[in-house]
Amino acid sequence: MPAPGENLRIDPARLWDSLMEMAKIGPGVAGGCNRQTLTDADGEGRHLFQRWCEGAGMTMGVDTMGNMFATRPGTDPDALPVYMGSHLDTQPTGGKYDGVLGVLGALEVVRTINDMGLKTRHPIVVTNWTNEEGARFAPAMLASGVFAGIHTQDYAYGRTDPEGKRFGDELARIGWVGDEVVGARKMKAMFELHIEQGPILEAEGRSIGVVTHGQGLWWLEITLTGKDAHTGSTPMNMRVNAGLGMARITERVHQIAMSHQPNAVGAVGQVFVHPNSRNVIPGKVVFTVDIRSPEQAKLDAMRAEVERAAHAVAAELGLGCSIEPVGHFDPVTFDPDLVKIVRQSAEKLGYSHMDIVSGAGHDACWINRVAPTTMVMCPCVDGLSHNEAEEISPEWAAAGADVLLHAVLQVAEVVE
Ligand code: HGY
Ligand code: MN
Ligand code: MN
Repeated sequence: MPAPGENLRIDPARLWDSLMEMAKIGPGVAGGCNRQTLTDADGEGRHLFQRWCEGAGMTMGVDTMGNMFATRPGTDPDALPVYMGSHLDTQPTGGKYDGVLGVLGALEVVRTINDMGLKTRHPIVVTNWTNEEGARFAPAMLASGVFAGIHTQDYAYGRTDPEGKRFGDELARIGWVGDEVVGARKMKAMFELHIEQGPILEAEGRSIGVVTHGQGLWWLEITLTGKDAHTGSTPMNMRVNAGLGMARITERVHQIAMSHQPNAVGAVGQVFVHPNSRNVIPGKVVFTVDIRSPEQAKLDAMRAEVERAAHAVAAELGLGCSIEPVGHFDPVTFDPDLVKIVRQSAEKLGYSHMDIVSGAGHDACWINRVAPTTMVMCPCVDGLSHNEAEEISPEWAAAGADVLLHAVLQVAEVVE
């Protein structure tokens, strides 16, 4: 089956307009987005996405985790569908493109196939995965994780946000509990278009990242318990300061990551200090360590070293210390045949490209467990992401969607 000609391209203006339109829902305060999962803004964005999909002739299915699947029929209804998608939820100070480019780029691919009047043997499905970010409800990639059988739905429904609200209750509140059994859908392949969220592609002057692997991750939630006391009248030798413990462990996390260079990262992003009063020594601190590496041995070693360091610091300061893993996936190898198709598509279209390992986690990392999966990446300005100033160029967005278009058409098999 000949692949479509390199002259077949998406409509860059239509894609960009869709991105800008979606960015108006759950706007941030500095030009980005705050469309956190299962908020009213998330619900509004879902409705807009559904309207657009139905406007492109697709039918929408939703599973009990709120994952959305818009289907464009193929000529062979028994053929396994080709999936493509990402996530519409954002960080609290997120950008306009993280996840959203993958969902709306996939919609643009279908709109282009419609314009061309092309038929494919396999159905094509555009997907929005619920709660990829894990910002409001840990862990990240929660719903694709349930879909892939990594988490149970009960576990997911029971996850709570910082205000104690349950995932299952919030999903019901915004009206997005679907009727499909999670994970029942079978896929021929899944592609995820995503911004790199790092500096490599831009620095190397490449338009396309051919993603061969994804680095692995641990999120370790550490709870230190000391004793609330007066910051003024309590002698230094009588303090049991959980805040000091958190500060020392944060520094150790950085040192551990630096000791495993290259290909290792570590930081503390989320901290809850109790009682969080200016003149009270913190009696309790709950914070999450995020460590990652593409190398399994480094990832495992870093986890062990962080846990050892945390207990040692706690012992020095007389603190209680408990550690709960709240997120984890091992390094990922994407499907080599699909990776090759992405590389060939970029070459056919004349886009500069390079193989790359994803620094960030993505829904594709879990779907890779249950179906042949890979990713297409485009650069982002200064490699910045998870920041409202996240930016890409319309040309980069179009290049990524063009490569997605050709890769998906090849796997979905254009019918003459
Ligand atoms: O944490 C991640 O890598 C992704 O942005 N959820
Ligand atoms: Mn993302
Ligand atoms: Mn993200």
